[in-house]
Parts: sequence; structure tokens; C-alpha cells
Amino acid sequence: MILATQAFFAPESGGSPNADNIDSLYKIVLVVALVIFVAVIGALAYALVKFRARKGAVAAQIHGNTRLEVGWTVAAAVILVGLAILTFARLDSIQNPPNSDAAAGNLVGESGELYASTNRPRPPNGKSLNITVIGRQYIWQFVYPGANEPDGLGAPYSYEEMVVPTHTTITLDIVSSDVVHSWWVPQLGGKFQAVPGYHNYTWLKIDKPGVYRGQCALLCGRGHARMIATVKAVPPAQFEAWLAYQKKLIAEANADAKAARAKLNSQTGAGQVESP
Ligand SMILES: [Cu+2]
Repeated sequence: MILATQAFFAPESGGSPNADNIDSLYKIVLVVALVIFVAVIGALAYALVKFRARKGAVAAQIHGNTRLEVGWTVAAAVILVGLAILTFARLDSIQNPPNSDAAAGNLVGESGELYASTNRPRPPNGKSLNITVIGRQYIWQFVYPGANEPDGLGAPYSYEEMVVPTHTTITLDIVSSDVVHSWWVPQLGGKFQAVPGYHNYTWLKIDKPGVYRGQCALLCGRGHARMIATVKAVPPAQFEAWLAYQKKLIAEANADAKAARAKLNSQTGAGQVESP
């Protein structure tokens, strides 16, 4: 019951520290707001009952109460400033990733060596596993480190399901190849838009192996509802094996396509397929 109520009133969390910090910040604001709500509604209900219209009773005529008015203005301002300070104090742990744990794998490298950027969050030691998240109508593509060429060619990729190693700081570079999409796996942190021609950055760090689900959070066309996102966290060794296998599959598929192309190009006459 408590869990169900909590899930209804508070953001999802439990996957990554940034999501946990958003969740706890939300709950602090919620508790403060609840206390004020109960006090105000309680006072209102008390006044309604106590001073309700009665036969023969004459209402007292009150013209303001300076002490009370100054009191609730100052109290509200103090609460507001308090919450603002708390929010800014917590913002750092939401925006900026921590270092990977000692249990992280070998694939952790310098994060974001390709482009210098001021708004890309980095762990204190600058090392993370950087994954490019590409939104396109209507599927998410994930490009992992491990390119054969410096220009990124030959990098392993996957669609729909992002596989990540546990205990590792993952930085995400979110882009779009067509229209604006929105990357959001609630248990793993905040929502980030994938905007064509623009890079958005966030991060995640998962300690528990498991599957975390999300969905494109911005109406991006008629296939939007199918644009689901899954993040699967596995132990680092398993991730490295998966990545190597994925790379092998892609290399094999490319070799097959190359052979098929060569065969088509060598054909003449009616059998040759011309490009339209
Ligand atoms: Cu979308």
C-alpha cells in the first residue's frame, strides 16, 4: 500500500543515483507542501465549523492583523529560500556523474574525446563509457565505443535495447537524425530531448543488473507509441562479451552485404539491378 502510494506520488527511481536524487528532492518538497496543505485546510475547516452562521450571532468585524500578515509572508519566503538552497545543493549530484566503481570493466575511457563541450557532464576523473543515443522515427539506436576508425566507422551498435555494464558511469550523448524525440527511462534519471543538429548530455550508473524500461516521451509522429527504450544492465565481463559478439555480427553482415553488392555489380544484362 505504501509502495503503491509512493509510486503514485513520487518519481520512479532505484536505477541510477541521479534518479534517486531527483526522487528524494521531490519527496522533501512534497512533505513540506503536505504540512502546509494540512495546516491551511485544517485552519479553514476549523474556522468554517467554529464560526458558522448561527441564529442571532453577530460576526466580529476584524480589519487586518499586521503581525499575522507579516508572519505568513516571512514564513513563506523562508520556506521558498530554504527549498531553493536545498535544490541547488542537490543539483550537482543530479547533473554530474560520479566515478565508476572499482568493479567497472576495461572499456571505460576518456569521456567525449571527439568534441570539446562545456555542458557535457563528466565524472571527476573524466572517465566514462560514452554511448551515443540516436533518436529516429521510430526507434532508438545506441552506438557504443569500439570503432575501427577514428571517424567512428565500425562502432558496434544496437537498436531498441541499450546494454550497459553495471558499476560503470555511462555518459549519454543524445542526438536525433530526423525530428525531436525525448529520451526518458524514469528509473535512470531525468528526461532529455533528442534534437536534430544538437547534442544533449546525461548519464547513468546502475549497480543492480536488470532491465529498465522507458519510452520516447515526445510525440514524434504516428509511430511514436512503438518507440520504446530498454536499458539492460549486465555485469562488466558479460557486457564486454556481448559487445564483441555484436561487433562480430555487424562485421559479418557488412561482409555479406559487400559480397552481394559485388555480385550485383558484376552482373550484366537483365539480371543487373540498377539503382533507381
Ligand atoms: Cu520519438
